[in-house]
Amino acid sequence: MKYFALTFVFLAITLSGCNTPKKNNEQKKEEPSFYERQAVVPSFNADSAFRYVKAQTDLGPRVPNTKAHKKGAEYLEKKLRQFADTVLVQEAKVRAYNNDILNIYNIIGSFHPEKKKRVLLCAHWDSRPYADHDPNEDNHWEPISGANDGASGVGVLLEIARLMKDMPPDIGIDIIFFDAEDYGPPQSKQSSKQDTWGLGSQYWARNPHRFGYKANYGILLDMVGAENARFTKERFSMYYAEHVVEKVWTMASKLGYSNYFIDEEGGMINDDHYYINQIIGIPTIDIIHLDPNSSNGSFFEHWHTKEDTIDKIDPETLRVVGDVVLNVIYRE
Ligand code: AHN
Ligand code: ZN
Repeated sequence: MKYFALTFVFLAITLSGCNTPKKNNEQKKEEPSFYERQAVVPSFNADSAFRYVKAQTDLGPRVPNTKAHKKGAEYLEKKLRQFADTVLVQEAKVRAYNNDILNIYNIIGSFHPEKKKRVLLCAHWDSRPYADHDPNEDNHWEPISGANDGASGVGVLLEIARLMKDMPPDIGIDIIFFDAEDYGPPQSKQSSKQDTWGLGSQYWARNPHRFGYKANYGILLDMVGAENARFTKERFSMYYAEHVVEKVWTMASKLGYSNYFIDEEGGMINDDHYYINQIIGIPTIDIIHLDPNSSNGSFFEHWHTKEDTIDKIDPETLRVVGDVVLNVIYRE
């Protein structure tokens, strides 16, 4: 009798021990086959990506309601029409922190739009109207070129789009270039308004391009072109989509890029992925260059200055990020 009771207690402990904590762990970790899976992955052409970045900066700052912005939208639509199966330009008017009405364009290219299993890849394409972190105060109301802050992520995704046209992955992919990410209030104007950044992604998350749109997960690229960039694990990404962070950082480590994709937690950034997670509920991470030791205390050295220009873009960084994203999506 005693023996019986003991066995029961033992069983109960083993079962409870097995169940709760372990299951969570298993959900987070990819099965080993994900990384070892034989997959033909196209090889990312860094020079091509660099040209896509330069084509954007050559237009001038792509600040909403300017001519260069309109030209930027036309350029991105034209490129996606070359590569994607379907393209949609979502036009809207949104209200900025200063009550300006911005004419925005979210530009969306889909590959295999009929497939249920999908990954969302995104970046913002607009440029900030204010170089409000420039060391020279005279520049604080000048727009930035946004080579890294904006154009770099778009350049990487255009190159991925080009490769996917020739050799589509097994899953569906949506590429979204969000507008008006960077129209938040300048440093000198402390605004009490909430949610003044990421206006394009907020609009899309409330009005997705297809009714009931879902994706398994999302990856946002922001400032992915500086030399020796450091991508630490951004905290909203960890909160909403830890399994995606682990998948991407493990993939990067297997590819030998642990010097770029650093196994450390970084800051918490209110970027487009925040609204995708919060409003439409797609677990989305932000691959973003975080650097607490830079002069701005958060991001890459030339963030929101007149120095965020094409000469600071290192094709090798674009290649590392592109290679990681390609290896993830071609293994799904
Ligand atoms: C804020 O600092 C509120 N947002 C940063 C997100 C950002 C700005 N990404 C690029 N530029
Ligand atoms: Zn910015």
